[in-house]
Amino acid sequence: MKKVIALTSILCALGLIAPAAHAAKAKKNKGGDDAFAKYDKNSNDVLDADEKEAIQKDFKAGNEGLKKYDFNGDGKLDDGELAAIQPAGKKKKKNK
Ligand SMILES: [Ca+2]
Ligand SMILES: [Ca+2]
Repeated sequence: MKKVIALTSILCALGLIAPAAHAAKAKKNKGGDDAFAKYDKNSNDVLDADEKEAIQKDFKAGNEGLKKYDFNGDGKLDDGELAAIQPAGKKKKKNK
């Protein structure tokens, strides 16, 4: 019976950890949405060239909200990093 108790404990622990991890991820996505909504000026759910330029401009000006997207820390936002600002769910729309 000890095995059953141990298994139950593990399941309980996973149950506690999983929602926390999910919440952290959701929080990160929310930040992306905020930045995306701000820069998607024409609201077509895609970052257009001029909108990316606006992001680059604000990034260079020291926008705190954009610094977190410079994942490799080279002081620039490349296409992959810009793509991270665009919500994953909305990217699919572009491929339609
Ligand atoms: Ca747009
Ligand atoms: Ca970078």
